[in-house]
Amino acid sequence: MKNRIISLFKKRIVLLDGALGTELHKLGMPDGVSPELWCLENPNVLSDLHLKYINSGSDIIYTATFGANRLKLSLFNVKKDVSDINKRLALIAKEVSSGCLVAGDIGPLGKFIKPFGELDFEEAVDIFKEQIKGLLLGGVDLFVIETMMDIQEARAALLAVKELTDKFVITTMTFQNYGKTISGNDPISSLITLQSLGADAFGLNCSTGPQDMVKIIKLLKPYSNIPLVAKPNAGIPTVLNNKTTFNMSPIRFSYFGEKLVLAGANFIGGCCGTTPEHIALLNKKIKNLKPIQPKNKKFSILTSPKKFVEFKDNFIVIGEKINPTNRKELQEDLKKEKFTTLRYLAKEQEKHKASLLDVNVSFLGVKEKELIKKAISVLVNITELPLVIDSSDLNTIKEALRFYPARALVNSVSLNKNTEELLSIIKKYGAMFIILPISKKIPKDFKEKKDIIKEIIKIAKKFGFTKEDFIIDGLALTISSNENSAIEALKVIKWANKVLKAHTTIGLSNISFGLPKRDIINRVFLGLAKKAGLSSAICNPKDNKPIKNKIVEDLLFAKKGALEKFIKYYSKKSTKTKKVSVSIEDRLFNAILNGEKDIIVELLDEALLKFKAQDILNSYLIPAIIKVGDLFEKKEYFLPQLILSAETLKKAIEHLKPHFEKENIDIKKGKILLATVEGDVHDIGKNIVGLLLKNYGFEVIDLGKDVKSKKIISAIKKYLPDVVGLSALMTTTMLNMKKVIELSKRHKLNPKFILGGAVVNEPFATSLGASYAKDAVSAVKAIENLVKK
Ligand code: B1M
Repeated sequence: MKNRIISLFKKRIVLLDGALGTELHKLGMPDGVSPELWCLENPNVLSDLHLKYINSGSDIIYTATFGANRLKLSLFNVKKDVSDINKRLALIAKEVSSGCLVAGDIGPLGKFIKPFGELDFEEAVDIFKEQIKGLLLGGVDLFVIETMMDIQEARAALLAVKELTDKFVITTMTFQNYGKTISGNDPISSLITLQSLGADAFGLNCSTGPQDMVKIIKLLKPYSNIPLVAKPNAGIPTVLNNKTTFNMSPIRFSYFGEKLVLAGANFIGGCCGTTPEHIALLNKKIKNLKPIQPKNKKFSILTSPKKFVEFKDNFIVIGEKINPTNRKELQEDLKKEKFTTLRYLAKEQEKHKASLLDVNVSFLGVKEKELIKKAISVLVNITELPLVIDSSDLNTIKEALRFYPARALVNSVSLNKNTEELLSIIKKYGAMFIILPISKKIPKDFKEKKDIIKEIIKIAKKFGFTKEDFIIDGLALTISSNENSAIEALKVIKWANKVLKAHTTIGLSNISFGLPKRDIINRVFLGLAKKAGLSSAICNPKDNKPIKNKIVEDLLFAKKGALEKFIKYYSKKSTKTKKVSVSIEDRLFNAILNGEKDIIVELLDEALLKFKAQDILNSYLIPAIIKVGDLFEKKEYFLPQLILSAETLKKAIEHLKPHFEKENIDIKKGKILLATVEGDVHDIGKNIVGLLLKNYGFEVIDLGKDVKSKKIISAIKKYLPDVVGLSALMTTTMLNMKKVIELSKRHKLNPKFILGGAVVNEPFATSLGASYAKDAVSAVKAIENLVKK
């Protein structure tokens, strides 16, 4: 079957189907139901729709299983039979398919996965597997993972498919009009990550209309060695009478369909708002177009969730500093699972233009396998640089590669009894690797290193690796123990570059170990290695500018008497490094900005010695979260960072709570009902208002966030509060404040209302006959006045 699909896209453009969801609504499916359960109750409606797409020319139809996973179905009280639901929905498609291929459709779980959210990665893989098993029982011919907004979720679903079957699998993601997913994943990094992990086709679906997709398909084409997929909506969605509508006509849709094919799409269909008519016209338009075949080109590209780095003609600096060897502060932190130093080292190296970050967390007494995953979680949220997994433990590398939400570089593969197993793990997760010429013993010269490298390459070829998948390390050993070290390392670099035409690297600072003026030796050696064709170095990014120096060059080329001359010249001169101290105020601000949940409590305790809880909140924590909002608006921050900062702020407020209580007096002054209105989950501000009110002696009934208007009305009837306080943070949800006030009038309830939240202002509140407070302190004052009236 896989071959049938491959020969199909080699001959012509493969036509997918159009929307199921929006069409099912037109055919009578009500709002608020589970589409999957509704389809099982109305199988003929679904069969007819599948048939319409087949008659419109679709080569592949999707099963109606987009939300048929344990998490989404549990919202409709389905606790078991998830596999069976998938099987039955697949069978409905199979029964009408007659020659057309059926793709088992897998949609997102609706939760962010670690390291960006709370859902455990393995749990996500397990949830997808449950769905996939049902689809396999229903006889699907291939799989499609679609509408992914987070690369880690796409990876979890893809791994789940690949661990159960070798059927063809398409993965498509949803990019916004600014060219990234809402998690900030960019298209090229996403393609490289998933193509390396074994996706058979990659592309885009949903979100914007087809015109925006043309740009992204063009961007992706030079980097894809698998077919590209485009399944756009029928135009950009607009909201009309509270309903989302898609207005692009079938003719205009097919016009863009042609543009997508000319840009390089090999599979094409329609997402939300498209109909069998859209697909039929698209079919006519593209039927005779010749597909642009994916190139069989190999790349040496590494990725993070937000960025890719290509080994080409540029020199790549791999920051070496996240390594506990000889770094006491980092060791102390890691032992306590604190990541302050790690974060600092990452940021510092990024600032000094490192392209990749080497990550080594191994030292005596730590559980490396668990620790590296925690370090990865911190790093991917704080830096955009792709990571290099540096460990000599096979299981640590395995865990790290499975969890890292992108394409990593493994440092390193040497020749020993584990070489085959390690290479098979690297292959499974689609990573690149550094070949380090070491076997049971350390090679003494170029010839011995060359033999080891050749042997490792021979094994790697058995797994299908090519020279673009690895980087050769010249192995720099310290010249203080072997004076020919530099010469022998330079020979390896020259040979790997000229003869193997492979990329190269070097652990730069090893060369100078045990000598004074290490930065000078490193930089002179770097200059020589670059001349020999070096493409990257694992080094201190501050040392990455080569320099010339005759005394050091003589030393590196093992000239007679050079070491003595060098020691004599340099050992007299030494410099002292200055430690920069950062104020507690700045550290607090940065902790919210960077989402440093692990250290916030410690920082607060330090700050509380100096400031009152209220001042800490108002002067450092709130300004920091406002800054987060600004960065989010400017698209410098994405949703995962927003969530991390919000969680850190929540933890901070929890910790400050008892201190607020000490700072105020407690007498009951009145009963206040609080809620964040329907559709809005922002509750940090409302919680602060509630906290302060309690401290000032009010009884507070907090209904929570995203509270339905009807529930607020019932609570007003039940508790008869003196004042009702509503909070909203979005322009869309502030309209629900109006709804609550109008509904309370209809119910003949006339409580005093006070409104607040970043988007609300005084004229808006006054227009609804309510009071307004701009912050928590003024809310308390205003409420005191309202109660007195
Ligand atoms: Co979101 N978010 N967020 N967010 N978020 C905003 C509000 C936004 C302005 C960011 C931006 O784009 N710059 C933007 C709204 C744009 C708009 O409509 N104009 C936005 C968006 C778009 C979104 C999502 C849609 C993102 C997405 O998914 N694509 C999504 C929406 C989810 C939903 O609600 N349906 C979303 C999600 C989230 C998180 C869950 C990640 C998180 C909230 C976590 C939580 O609250 N539990 C979050 C956060 C943290 C923010 C920002 C960065 C900070 C909000 C905050 O906590 N501020 C925010 C940017 C910003 O506001 N500058 C943003 C600190 C808090 C102390 O201030 O809440 O204003 P505030 O409360 C103040 C006063 O306003 C007042 O007193 C408080 C203390 O001084 N006050 C009252 C508040 N309520 C009051 C009630 C009163 C009186 C005074 O009387 C009853």
